[in-house]
Amino acid sequence: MEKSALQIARAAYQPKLPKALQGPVKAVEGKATESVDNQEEIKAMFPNTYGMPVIRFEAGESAPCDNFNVGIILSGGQAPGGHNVISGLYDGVKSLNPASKLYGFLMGPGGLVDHKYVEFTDDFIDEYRNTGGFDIIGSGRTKLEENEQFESGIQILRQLGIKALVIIGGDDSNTNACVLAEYYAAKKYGVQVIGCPKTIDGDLKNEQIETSFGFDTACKTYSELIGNIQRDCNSARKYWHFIKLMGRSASHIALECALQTQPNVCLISEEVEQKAMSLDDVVTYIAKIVADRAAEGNNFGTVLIPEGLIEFIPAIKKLIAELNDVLAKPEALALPGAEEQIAYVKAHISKDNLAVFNSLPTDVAAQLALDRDPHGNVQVSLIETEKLLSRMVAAKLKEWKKDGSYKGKFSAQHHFFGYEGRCAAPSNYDADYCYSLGYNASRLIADGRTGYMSIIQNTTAPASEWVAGGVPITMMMNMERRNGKMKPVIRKALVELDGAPFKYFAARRDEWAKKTMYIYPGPIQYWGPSEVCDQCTKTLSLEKK
Ligand code: FBP
Repeated sequence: MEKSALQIARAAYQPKLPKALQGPVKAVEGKATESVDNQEEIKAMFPNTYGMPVIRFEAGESAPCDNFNVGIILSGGQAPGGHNVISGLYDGVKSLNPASKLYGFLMGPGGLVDHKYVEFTDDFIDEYRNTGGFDIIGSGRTKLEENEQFESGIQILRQLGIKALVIIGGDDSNTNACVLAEYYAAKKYGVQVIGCPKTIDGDLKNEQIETSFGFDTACKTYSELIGNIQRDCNSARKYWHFIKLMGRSASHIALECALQTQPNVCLISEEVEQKAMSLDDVVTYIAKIVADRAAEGNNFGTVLIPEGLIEFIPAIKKLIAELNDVLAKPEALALPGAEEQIAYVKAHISKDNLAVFNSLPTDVAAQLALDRDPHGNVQVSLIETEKLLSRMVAAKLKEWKKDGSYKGKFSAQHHFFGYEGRCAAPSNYDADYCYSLGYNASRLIADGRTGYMSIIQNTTAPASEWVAGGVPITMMMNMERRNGKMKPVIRKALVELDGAPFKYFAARRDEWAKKTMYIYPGPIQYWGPSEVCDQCTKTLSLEKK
């Protein structure tokens, strides 16, 4: 494979490890744990993996380790650093016993079920060190949750002599990793399952998990692009840029990018919900800022929009909840096409929800009703909120022009940043964090753990002071409604309105709206002063202050 000079130099980077992982380790156990909610139900569903202690690794004594084989799966959306989790795991497994082998299942969890895999070698791994993407083995969104899939999986795991499976995924994939760990433990199959917290969305975090990997690099990449747009915007002074940012339900990415770039407007879905804002309230809020800036002669600006916004407008949220239930019914699933599904929806939802459904532009209503991912989630990335909002702002300004309260010019440009950042080459933070997560997973496996997620903490400090260990996945679970049924799932972390990152933003946003105070962060740097190259996200540093 031909490479750029930067790729060649970057391939030689040796990611840093926490001190405790630089030699032999011993596991120090904390107290027995409880799930975040619905303790009795979750305990009953996970009798073998519930209540286990949090683990922290400390320096231990060297002991011989038998060789063991491990399998790894990349699940769900790409996130920068996935290749480093794999190279960290590979190096970790080989450091314990060079005869151990690492296998990668191809194209996501489906590779385990369909017995499609590769064996990693030194040369193969070296091609992918410190690179972005998941192309080393590919990823997929097959849901691993049926017993037949688990049984098919065990056949290939036994055939390859695999002792443990590492699943790299977001909240849904790690929930399924835990279900699989419980199933194999209950059946006494002797295969451990370890999860790893991935997602650019930043919504897989809690007291134990500081951040999901990929969030840092993705936000820095989007912030570079937003900064470039802001500089263009401030040069030409003729456009309002409506920029939608990935992140599924949570607004962590939009908030982090706002902290990095200081746009004129940034919507936070969680706040829209808390204030029970209607679509018209959101539009009026933006239009008012446009009008105020126009009054100062500034007919330009930037608006950041989290991709999940529409789901958080209370009336639309209620509609989506009913759509999820109605469309999960077997007769709905059997309908042949879009037209039939929309007709079915209209005939089966409540009067109030039907009124909201009919009030939405036809394309948005159709997307809400039709597009679901395999976990039953609305595919928010397909809804063109940036265009919907700018269309509605233009209409509102037209009204205000008629009554003389607005005299500016409004011309909009639209952008959607998501795929641009998911496979970016990992920042130093993600390169080190991911390598450590993978390396640490090898220690959890050697220690005989199952149903745990690999965790690295204290990541705002230099890497040598990072803390490595494991958290039982059941500890993060509660019961939620999915596809019409109550299910145990890892609780998603949304933006906390009383958290430091949101408060910092809220205290400054009015000034950012009025004045032009853009920050232009520039591209990710790998070499240079530490304050340029090694900083974590503003979200994490504010949370840890
Ligand atoms: P994960 O939750 O699987 O990490 O994926 C995150 C994400 O990038 C979301 O931000 C986005 O809504 C979604 O994936 C897009 O999915 P797809 O890659 O299937 O288009």
